[in-house]
Amino acid sequence: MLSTKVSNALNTQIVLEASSSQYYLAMASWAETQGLNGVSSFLYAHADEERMHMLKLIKFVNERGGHGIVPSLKQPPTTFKSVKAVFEEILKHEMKVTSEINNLVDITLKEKDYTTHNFLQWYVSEQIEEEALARQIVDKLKLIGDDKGGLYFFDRDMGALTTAEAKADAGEKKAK
Ligand code: OFO
Repeated sequence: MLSTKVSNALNTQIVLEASSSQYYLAMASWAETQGLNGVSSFLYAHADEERMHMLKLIKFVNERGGHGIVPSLKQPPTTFKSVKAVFEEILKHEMKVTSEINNLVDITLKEKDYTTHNFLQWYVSEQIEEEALARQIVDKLKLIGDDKGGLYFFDRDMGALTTAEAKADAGEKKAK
């Protein structure tokens, strides 16, 4: 059974994961309107992943006798300055998520809730990967600068990366 403190903290994390999903979805839609199909498919997939992070939390809270609350969300921005600005925002956002996950881990230790502590380790590793990927992408975009041809190839690579990840995920699911 979850303590009220842990249950509230997990519900706060549910809000953050849901708003991340919504935020990345807004970025995906904007990128699609800019003709950046590779970037937008990457962002659509990223939005889905965040929704999965939210669902995982809701189910965990419910399994442990709490109630996972589906939150209402603020309207995310509709336009973005550039692709680089989008990925810089993602990196900043993911760093915030990491620090919130770390706070959550801290709460579970203080509450001696080792089951939730164990459950959260998946999020700890996921954040390492997500931050590293966002940082790599921002670095690439810095190299590209204002070069339109560079952006074209970047978009193509992002599309290829998304397809490769989707195939790997499908393979993993089949193997289970
Ligand atoms: Fe990218 O954040 Fe979820 O956990």
